Amino acid sequence: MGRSCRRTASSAFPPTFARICHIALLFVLLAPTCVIRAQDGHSVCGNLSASPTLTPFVEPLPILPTIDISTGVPITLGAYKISQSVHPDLPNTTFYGFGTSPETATYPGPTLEAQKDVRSYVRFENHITDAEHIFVVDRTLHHANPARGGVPISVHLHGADSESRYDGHPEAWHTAAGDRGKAFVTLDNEYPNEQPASPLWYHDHTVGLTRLNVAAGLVGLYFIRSKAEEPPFLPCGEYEIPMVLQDKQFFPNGSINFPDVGVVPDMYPQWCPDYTGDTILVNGKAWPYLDVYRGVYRLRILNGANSRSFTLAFSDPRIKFLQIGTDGGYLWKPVELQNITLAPAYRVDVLVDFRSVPCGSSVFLNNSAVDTVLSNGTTPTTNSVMKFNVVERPPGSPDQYVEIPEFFGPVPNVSALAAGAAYRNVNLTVVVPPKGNISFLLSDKHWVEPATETPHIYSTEIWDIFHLISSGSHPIHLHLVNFLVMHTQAYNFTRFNASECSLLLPYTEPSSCFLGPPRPPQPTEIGWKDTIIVEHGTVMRLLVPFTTRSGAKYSFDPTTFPGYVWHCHNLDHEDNDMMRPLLFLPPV
Ligand SMILES: *[C@@H]1O[C@H](CO)[C@@H](O)[C@H](O)[C@H]1NC(C)=O
Ligand SMILES: *[C@@H]1O[C@H](CO)[C@@H](O)[C@H](O)[C@H]1NC(C)=O
Ligand SMILES: *[C@@H]1O[C@H](CO)[C@@H](O)[C@H](O)[C@H]1NC(C)=O
Ligand SMILES: *[C@@H]1O[C@H](CO)[C@@H](O)[C@H](O)[C@H]1NC(C)=O
Ligand SMILES: *[C@@H]1O[C@H](CO)[C@@H](O)[C@H](O)[C@H]1NC(C)=O
Ligand SMILES: *[C@@H]1O[C@H](CO)[C@@H](O)[C@H](O)[C@H]1NC(C)=O
Ligand SMILES: *[C@@H]1O[C@H](CO)[C@@H](O)[C@H](O)[C@H]1NC(C)=O
Ligand SMILES: *[C@@H]1O[C@H](CO)[C@@H](O)[C@H](O)[C@H]1NC(C)=O
Ligand SMILES: *[C@@H]1O[C@H](CO)[C@@H](O)[C@H](O)[C@H]1NC(C)=O
Ligand SMILES: *[C@@H]1O[C@H](CO)[C@@H](O)[C@H](O)[C@H]1NC(C)=O
Ligand SMILES: *[C@@H]1O[C@H](CO)[C@@H](O)[C@H](O)[C@H]1NC(C)=O
Ligand SMILES: [Cu+2]
Repeated sequence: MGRSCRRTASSAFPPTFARICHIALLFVLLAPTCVIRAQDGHSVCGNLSASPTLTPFVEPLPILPTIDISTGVPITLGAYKISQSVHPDLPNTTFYGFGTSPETATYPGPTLEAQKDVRSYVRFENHITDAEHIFVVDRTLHHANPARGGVPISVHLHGADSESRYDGHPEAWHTAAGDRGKAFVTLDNEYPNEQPASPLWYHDHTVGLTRLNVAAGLVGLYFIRSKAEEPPFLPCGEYEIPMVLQDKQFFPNGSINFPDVGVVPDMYPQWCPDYTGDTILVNGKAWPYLDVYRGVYRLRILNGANSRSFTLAFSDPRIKFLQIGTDGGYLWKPVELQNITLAPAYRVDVLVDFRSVPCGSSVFLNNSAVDTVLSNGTTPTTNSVMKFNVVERPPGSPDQYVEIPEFFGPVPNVSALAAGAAYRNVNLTVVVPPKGNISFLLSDKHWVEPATETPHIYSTEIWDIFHLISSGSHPIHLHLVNFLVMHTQAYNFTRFNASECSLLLPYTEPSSCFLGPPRPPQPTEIGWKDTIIVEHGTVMRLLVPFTTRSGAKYSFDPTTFPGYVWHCHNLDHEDNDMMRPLLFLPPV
């Protein structure tokens, strides 16, 4: 219960001075400025200043506002600068949030409720009139740089099958003053919702600024629902709880303490790879609690963090997750899990049965994933996420009736879908001096280079994603389409790095780098996905049909301007420079 989240800089951040140099050496083999000191409590990348101590579980989980966008009536959502409380012990925080007016704008933004096969029309306006971003923009990255300054935004509906002019292309940014990026087409977006019932989310995607705008709050959920697809007696109404997870660092005055001194400041003054915060927010509150009845709940969880993965488990082992859905909609059958890992941008749809414990129980939702490389281990405060108090149902209130189907739909036939597919090898790489300043790249190419991933629309490809970096993992996201994991295969990085073996030979060959046969998808890799974590020392094989999931053609032309992208969804990587165009050629 009232566990203190107190943590001091010295205990939680051991020898960071050494670490900055260590990381820099790891990456660049040169010693950068190791004398950077936090000024005025400002966070230095790799030595973040601890947030004020906040007593966890003191405020209820906010239930996010919803907007029905299935009426055919266009809606307008503005991005605004807002003030919101994350915890009663902290002064209000300045966020950028979405809403239909400045008064109603929130972080996270309202949950948009769409119906399958019913078009929705959402206009995203930019009403952020700040001359400068609330965080410091790193001007050495390739970034949106409006002539009149301001805070550019470009809103992507993540997971949507939509025309690329409505896809929130990174160069389609626009400012409150009216400056526009070169890929800008329109503020008025049309989403056909012709895809399975699924949990999407909208978030900023501006080139070189995505990590800042998302950390500042420009995120919201978007559900496509379908009466035909949805089993009739799943938990609903107050038993369905959307949860947006993020992590942040705060100053004592409540402002977000986003690092503004980079890990290699002589190269990038501000850029900080693998940012993780010490304070976990769910729906905008630090470590909230939720009173639940002894019943079955449907939690619809989004990892909206910049870099942090979560491995969630309940403190009481009697309470498990029954996963029924993933990024792309329902699984074909539910999977029972004791823990569930969400990389950035992952969504899971899980049922949780609180009937397994007596009334009066308190159950914690905890996180055991280690922080990213730069954070060096786990920050103790981030082991907790929130608390559920199991309470009596009020007398006279109706009982819950729940039926959990054993099958949700047919299993995709991978071998049938893969028949005739073309193979494509792509690499996760890093560039270091003397070849260039540090950047995470895809197949050694920068964002601005001409497109190399240009499949024919309605073709199917098998992508082998070779993780060729010595450490870390990368959540890889493709726009427009969903894919299926075929397998992953571990290889020996040391031998590969020393050019002692080949990744193009099967593991049975002595000069193959592979350590064994491919491993079939793990429980959390099953299902249609749009984002998949690729671990270091592995090759991930995906089946990628460039078509709708029913196999039908899109109702729009996916080959038009400005096209799509694929990228790492670690937003710090995406901004420098782990993103590439995904352009479609006409069908063969
Ligand atoms: C980390 O930051 C703290 C205060 O913000 C500072 O006192 C300390 O010297 C820094 N450590 C290193 C190794 O730079
Ligand atoms: C990482 O943390 C461990 C344990 O806290 C410490 O021993 C180690 O020196 C740290 N590594 C770096 C590079 O700071
Ligand atoms: C602080 O935020 C809350 C919403 O969380 C809002 O109702 C209140 O008006 C804000 N206070 C100030 C001083 O802005
Ligand atoms: C909050 O505190 C930080 C650190 O002292 C300071 O840089 C920032 O300007 C303050 N923010 C506000 C809104 O006062
Ligand atoms: C590397 O960074 C420095 C400092 O930001 C910059 O002047 C230089 O142009 C960069 N080099 C490349 C190849 O981007
Ligand atoms: C998660 O659950 C799996 C399977 O039950 C188990 O093997 C694994 O150790 C668990 N991981 C964590 C971090 O609890
Ligand atoms: C889960 O978090 C709670 C609250 O922070 C803590 O008391 C408990 O020890 C944690 N349980 C596990 C298994 O880590
Ligand atoms: C999957 O497709 C293959 C090839 O088209 C076919 O031979 C096989 O019977 C199918 N499997 C199932 C379970 O339908
Ligand atoms: C990816 O890396 C492999 C192994 O080094 C190499 O053979 C291949 O050419 C690379 N592919 C691309 C697209 O860069
Ligand atoms: C990888 O190769 C290195 C160098 O040959 C060897 O020392 C190491 O044991 C290998 N690792 C595994 C997991 O086989
Ligand atoms: C990879 O090889 C280079 C030399 O080619 C070496 O400097 C570097 O330390 C190696 N990296 C790892 C992680 O083994
Ligand atoms: Cu990455």
